Amino acid sequence: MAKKLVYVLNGPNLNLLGLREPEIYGHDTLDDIAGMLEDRAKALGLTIDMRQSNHEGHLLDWMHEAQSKGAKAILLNAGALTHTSLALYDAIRSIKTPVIEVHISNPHAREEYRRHSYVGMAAKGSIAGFGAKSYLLALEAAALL
Ligand code: CA2
Repeated sequence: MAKKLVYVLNGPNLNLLGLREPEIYGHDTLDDIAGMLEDRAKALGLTIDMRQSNHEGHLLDWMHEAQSKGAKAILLNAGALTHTSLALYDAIRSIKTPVIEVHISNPHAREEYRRHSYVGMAAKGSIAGFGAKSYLLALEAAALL
């Protein structure tokens, strides 16, 4: 049976989307993005399971869970953990489920310290800089895997 489940995992502070710093992250909330993804997933014949946590360990557990559930892919916006977490790097490398790195902003066009990505070093690929639409583009990429 073809794999249909796509995990969408969001890290620290992304629960604040749409509420703070709209000039960088836009006006869409995480719930708005979940709604857009649900619609697109339906059209693509996929199911999404979207979650957010401010705790690194939850992201690690959910990545392992995605693999054990046989998920097709994981879309991962790890927030600032992107730039610091060797544990996320190890987790991505340790699972067979492809991980697509997602960012709302373009970290390469921002501060120097955002240019290094542990997630990007281990991910299948990265999509960044398209606002909330980065998630939709990542879902389209997942559908092609
Ligand atoms: O652009 C992205 O999606 C980021 O992953 C967002 C992270 C940032 O550390 C990365 O470099 C790029 C920050 C997430 C914090 O989310 C906020 C949302 C609203 C207001 C303030 C923070």
